Amino acid sequence: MSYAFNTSFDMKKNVCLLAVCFVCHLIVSAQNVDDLQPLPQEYTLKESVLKLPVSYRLEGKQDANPHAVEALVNGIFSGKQPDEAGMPVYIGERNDKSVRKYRKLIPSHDEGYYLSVSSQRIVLAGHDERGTFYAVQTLRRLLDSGQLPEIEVKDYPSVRYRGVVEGFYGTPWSHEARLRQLDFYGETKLNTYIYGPKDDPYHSSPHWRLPYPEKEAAQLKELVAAAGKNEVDFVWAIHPGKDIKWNQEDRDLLLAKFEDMYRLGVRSFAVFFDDISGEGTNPDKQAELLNYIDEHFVRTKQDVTPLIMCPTEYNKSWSNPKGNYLTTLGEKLNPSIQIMWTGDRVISNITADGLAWINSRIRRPAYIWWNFPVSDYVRDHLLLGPVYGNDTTIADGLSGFVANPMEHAEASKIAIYSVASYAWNPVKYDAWKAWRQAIHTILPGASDELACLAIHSSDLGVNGHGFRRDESQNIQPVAERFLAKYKSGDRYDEADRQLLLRTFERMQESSDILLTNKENEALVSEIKPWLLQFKLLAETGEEVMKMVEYLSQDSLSCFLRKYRHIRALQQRMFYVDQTFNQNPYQPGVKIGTKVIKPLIDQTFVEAVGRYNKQSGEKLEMVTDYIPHKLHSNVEQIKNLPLQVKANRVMISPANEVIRWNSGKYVEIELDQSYLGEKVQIDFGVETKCMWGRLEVSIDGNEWKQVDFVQRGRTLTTDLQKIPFRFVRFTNISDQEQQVYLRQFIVSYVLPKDE
Ligand code: LOG
Repeated sequence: MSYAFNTSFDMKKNVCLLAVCFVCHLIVSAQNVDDLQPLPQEYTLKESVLKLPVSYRLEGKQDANPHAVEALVNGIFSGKQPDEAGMPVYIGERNDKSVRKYRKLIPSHDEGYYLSVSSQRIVLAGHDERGTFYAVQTLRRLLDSGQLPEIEVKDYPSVRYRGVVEGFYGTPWSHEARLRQLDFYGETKLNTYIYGPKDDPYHSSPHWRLPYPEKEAAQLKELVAAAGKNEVDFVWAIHPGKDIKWNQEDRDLLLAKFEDMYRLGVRSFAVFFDDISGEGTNPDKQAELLNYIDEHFVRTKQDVTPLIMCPTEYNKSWSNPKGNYLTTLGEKLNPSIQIMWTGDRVISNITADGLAWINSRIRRPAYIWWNFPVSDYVRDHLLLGPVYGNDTTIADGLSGFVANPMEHAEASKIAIYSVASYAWNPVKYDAWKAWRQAIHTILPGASDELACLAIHSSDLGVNGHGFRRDESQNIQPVAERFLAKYKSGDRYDEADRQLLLRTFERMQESSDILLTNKENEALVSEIKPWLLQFKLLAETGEEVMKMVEYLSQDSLSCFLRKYRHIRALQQRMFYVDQTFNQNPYQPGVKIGTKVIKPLIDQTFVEAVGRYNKQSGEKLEMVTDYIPHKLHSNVEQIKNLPLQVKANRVMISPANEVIRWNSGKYVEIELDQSYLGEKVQIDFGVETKCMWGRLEVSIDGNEWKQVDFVQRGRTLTTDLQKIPFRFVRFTNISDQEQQVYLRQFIVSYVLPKDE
């Protein structure tokens, strides 16, 4: 498998660094100014270290940004009394009397600030109100270590809009989770939160035209206020394209909804046209509507920020080379309207070339919607690894950078923290440093343990988008070497085996420590299924390593004892996988799938194989490999993984619109023939499916057409116990079909049930 690295992410160096970090249990700490995240653009550190003054005198309190004053007085100085004779602290924006003297030192950038700490005074001077707030945030971070360095900081963000788009499919974040997020954004200098959870019916169809019910409205109002306190723009997004009519009525309804949201305090708005088909995708109509909103709503209010839109062709791989969708938007949309973009693919890192490509078409710098760490297409995985791969020299070519997170809000903070660091100062961004600091910030009392979980829970596994991440970098070379030697019939290096044993031991400790952690209970509850699985996986790993050693010593009774224990552990892992996180899309709990699990499985198979050969016995050596295959010439389907649950095999559903050309097919090949039970397909639409043919076959050569009945969106075929091994669905119309693939399940009678 090959995947590209950005050169800024120096793998070899970092593997060493990590190895050191993990072996020595180095405690992650924020004591170095160099560790400040986001790293300031410019700072000068003096030799001396100061104590936080016992009392202080605040100058400029009346004029300065009240949120900055609040964060200073009730955050940093909480418990300390203002006192005329105390240390002078000057706070304010560049024209305020309190900081006018320092005006020339303040960078003239939006949200820039000047911060100076000396034994005589502290100066917190913003270019604007947000700048002052960020000066306070930097001071707070400096104080994390309990000491105060004498320092001068001149700082500003490289990217204008930085933050999060809650834009995933799946359970939207809870109100409490969102409140915690907004505080976190304030602390990490993110200024944007775009509200657009696909499964909020009042954001998208069916209810985008209706006002929120009272309870939800009250909560949104509270969120807007919390965002304000944290200097975050709360952007409310609407997703009307699934059923919008391009008429005055729908236009009025949309504006009425925006007015409702305005009354709740919202001052920033977005319109999303992603993942739709049909009428709603027309670029001329979209541009017309957006310009109308811009002219009749955004500009008539004095306090609404520029409109943001997400196009239907939101990534290069989907843009029709013969069409003019993007250039139409580029020409027609008012220049102040921001256009979102996910990169060369739905899930991809942002490159300079890719950015130049889109910017020339939309005639403005793209507003990046980065689809990481979103996991709505790999819901059985947690994505806790470092943020890497985005070009670090492109800040001038983009207007915004927002990350789409997982439905697990707390766990997403690892990546969000890193994105905050990247977008503030991309040139100095250090992926591992940000990752380590993120983990330390989220769980200071168990950061080593969380790091241990996170490094083995980074990759996505095989997925339809083909996006992969590195995983288990701290042990990957050892695992590879061990396995290569063992498989080639050699003994293996005992030192490698010991290292692996220690890794498995640490994984088990980490799992227990995290499971009982009380510091961030919301986090622990989100990741609990994966912690349980992590522990079992690590126990299995330890036992496999011991089993291998017993076999090499010919201690066969010990070998067999370990074998039985491993089979039991495998069953328990299967149970966790079949019991927790049972969403209908990618149910289950997967962890360590890139390095650790293959290492354990392959070592197990090799050892048992050797034993069977020696003894003539036939011990089972099944791991959880999926024996069935998917064949398709539909581009967006052919790489989707299969899932097996009991007597069913299903194609992992896709979120986006699938373009299914005439004559193209999807086929499932089972590992052997079975007696058929049912085929169930959901293309996400209720209109009668007249374009497809369903067939079954025993040998893949001779096919038999079977009928299906449609109820609502679901097509069902009763296979009536006919023997079959292959199922195929073909577009027999002469046109491309645009459909969703919500469900494709084939069920059969398991032999033991016959
Ligand atoms: C959706 C988004 C989803 C993401 C990842 C955009 C613009 N839209 O394929 O809601 O979370 O991809 O599955 C998308 O990315 N569709």
